[in-house]
Amino acid sequence: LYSYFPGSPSWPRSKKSLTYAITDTRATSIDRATLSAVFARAFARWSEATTLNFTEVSSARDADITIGFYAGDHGDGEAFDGPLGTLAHAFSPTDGRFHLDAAEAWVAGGDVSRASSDVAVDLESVAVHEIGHLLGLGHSSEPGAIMYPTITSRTKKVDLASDDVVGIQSLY
Ligand code: TQI
Ligand code: CA
Ligand code: ZN
Ligand code: ZN
Repeated sequence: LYSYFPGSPSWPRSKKSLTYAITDTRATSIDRATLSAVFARAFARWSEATTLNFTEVSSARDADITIGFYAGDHGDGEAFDGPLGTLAHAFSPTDGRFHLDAAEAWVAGGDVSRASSDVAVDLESVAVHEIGHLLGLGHSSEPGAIMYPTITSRTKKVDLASDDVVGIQSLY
């Protein structure tokens, strides 16, 4: 079963178009075009299940959601911890911040099951999960759900389960 954050915060129901910006990539070696493509695919999973739509914008000032890569302590009290452990975090609506640990062996677009690193993590899978948080979903008790709080390294999991769909559709 899906869950929401305490008080069930959401983006305003009247606001169907949300914008996002990939603002801070200094700490990662993944190129911008690859990042744009991966995040666009991750947002599309949620727009396909709802009446929401998502557009990438270039300026953080115009963005509802900001995405950045950071190493270690990056000023929000939730320091990253090197490979594995915490991979990323996102805040509940309508904060919009989505941070990724720059120290992960991110696989962006390739086949994570064939990655040479045994700590490789699929970026798109983590992005789909974190976007669920950005939109207001908490964790699910359903092992097949995107919002289930476990991910296996070197595994791709990007398809929303019916539990994720019912959860997001009841919020928007
Ligand atoms: N990051 C945690 C997560 O996104 C951070 C977190 C813990 C959190 N509790 C939360 C965020 C409650 C919002 C609300 O769950 S993580 C997974 C999963 C992480 C974990 O780096 O541990 C994924 C990131 F689900 F597999 F455990 C992505 Cl997919
Ligand atoms: Ca980490
Ligand atoms: Zn952070
Ligand atoms: Zn989570």
